[in-house]
Amino acid sequence: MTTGYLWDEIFGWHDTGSGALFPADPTAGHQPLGHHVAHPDTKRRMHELICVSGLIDHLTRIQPRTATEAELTRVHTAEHVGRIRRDSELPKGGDAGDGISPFGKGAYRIAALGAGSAIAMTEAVVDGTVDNGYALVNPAGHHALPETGMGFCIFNNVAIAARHAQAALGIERIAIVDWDVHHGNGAQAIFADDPSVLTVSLHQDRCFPPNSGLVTERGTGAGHGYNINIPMPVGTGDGGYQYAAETVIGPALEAFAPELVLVASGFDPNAMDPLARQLVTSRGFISLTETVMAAADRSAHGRLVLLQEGGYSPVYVPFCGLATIETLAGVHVLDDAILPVVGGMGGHDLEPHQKALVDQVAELIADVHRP
Ligand code: 3YP
Ligand code: ZN
Repeated sequence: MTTGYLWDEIFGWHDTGSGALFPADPTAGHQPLGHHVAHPDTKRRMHELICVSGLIDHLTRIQPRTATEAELTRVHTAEHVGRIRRDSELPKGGDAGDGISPFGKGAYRIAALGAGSAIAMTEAVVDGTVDNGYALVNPAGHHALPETGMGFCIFNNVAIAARHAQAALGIERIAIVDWDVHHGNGAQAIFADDPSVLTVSLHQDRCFPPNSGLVTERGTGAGHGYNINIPMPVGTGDGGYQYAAETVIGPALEAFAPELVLVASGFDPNAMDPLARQLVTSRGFISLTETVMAAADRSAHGRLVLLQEGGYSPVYVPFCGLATIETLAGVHVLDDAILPVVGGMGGHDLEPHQKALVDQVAELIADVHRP
């Protein structure tokens, strides 16, 4: 198995500002903090663990590239792309669109490199340079909508990669699986009426965006049935995640038979994350990865691309990422050193209310067909 890997040092220079979660504002009581919750050091630490552990020696480096405006505007409006480009030339940068997603000077170049890197990894997997791949891009993308960024996201990397695969790589049916703990509202909206892209989001029930990602959001028009939300109850651990993977993600992809599987891979369901309340360990991310690998093997010649989204524990995200990429590559180089702390916590077994939610969602798979 050859696994592609992509990181660029400039992703670690994405400036999320001096606020802690919201931009610093003494009037409102928002104190500045050394590290914004989405400071890129968490992802830089994941990259460094991949290097120091020796996993990097089992991976094939794929070169990043900058997405063109034409590639960005397959998903985004020219107005959004132009505004980000102009505001990122301002001395203090700007905001992706919702007022809580600040970016520093030069962010356009970084975000366009992230979107282009999602394309580059997708090309490498589709043309057979590698069997599967992980692009550790920053900033994240899965909340971004055609006309605006939001939730720390500027451009919707996974949607841009999907549109590129369809427009330029001869791929028709694509499954996008989003296991970031927050709802993948961007891809849901962008592909809502498109039955050629199955979107499946596994997230914490009504975490972010507010009241988004309900079971009843199923796509529109010709795309009805081709969006599946799995809003897991707060407190779900490895057992609940594994059950959701086996009961919904695997069977939904089997019914759809995608030619390419893209994953919006957030590590914020992890048990130590400050922005959610789930209990997932490296074991849960391994079972998610195994599920999408098996699905890609069944219908897509194994073609599987994982793109980094959120994940905010500088302590634990590196180990979750390491285990995920080890699984992609079929090697094991280093044990999860935090598993003795988080693996034995109560709550990892599948709970009845978690099973009930997953079983309810599983009924929706009956409406998924190979279009
Ligand atoms: C944005 C503001 C509060 C929650 C936060 C979510 C960012 C994220 O990781 N999205 O996937
Ligand atoms: Zn997230």
